[in-house]
Amino acid sequence: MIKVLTYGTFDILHEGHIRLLQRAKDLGDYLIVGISTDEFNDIKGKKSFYDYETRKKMVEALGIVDEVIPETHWEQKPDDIKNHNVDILVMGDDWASSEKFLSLRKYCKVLFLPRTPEISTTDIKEVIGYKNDGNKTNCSEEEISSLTTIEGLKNGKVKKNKKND
Ligand code: C2G
Repeated sequence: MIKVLTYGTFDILHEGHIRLLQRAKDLGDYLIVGISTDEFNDIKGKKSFYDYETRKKMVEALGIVDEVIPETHWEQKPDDIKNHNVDILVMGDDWASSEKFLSLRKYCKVLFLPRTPEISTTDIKEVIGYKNDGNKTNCSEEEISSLTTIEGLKNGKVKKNKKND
């Protein structure tokens, strides 16, 4: 069994994330995803729209991810590779020059896949007026709460954005 590992925040899941995860899964038989915890995101200087548990649920719901582990610090990767008998670590190529990943080549194969152009969580947050410092602007509290729970998303309580009507 070929085990593949990747890491990310996977906030406001979009096509770029899903294409990365699909290609990672296609490289092996078992896909492990290390999702950044909210506390680790603070260290990364990222404020996610969805909390860790919601981001984990969304990634697991894709049906191509076999296991999710929390990513709590940069230095956990060698242990993750050893403890989970990982064969291939995969990341988008925006990480291709990062020593954080190049240094892992001594533990397993490390592959960088082309990033999906023109889509990012940052751009989506801009459209919905969510600032990276966690200040939500042009969405009402009710709209935010209906966006930030699986139930709210299911009930479709989110009013269409006037600009996009
Ligand atoms: N990605 C992609 N195409 C996009 C956006 C993201 O291929 N348009 C890939 C990224 O390259 C990354 C993965 O999707 O491999 C997850 O992206 P993020 O959630 O933005 O992850 P990041 O915040 O970069 O965290 O220890 C590593 C970090 O946890 C990575």
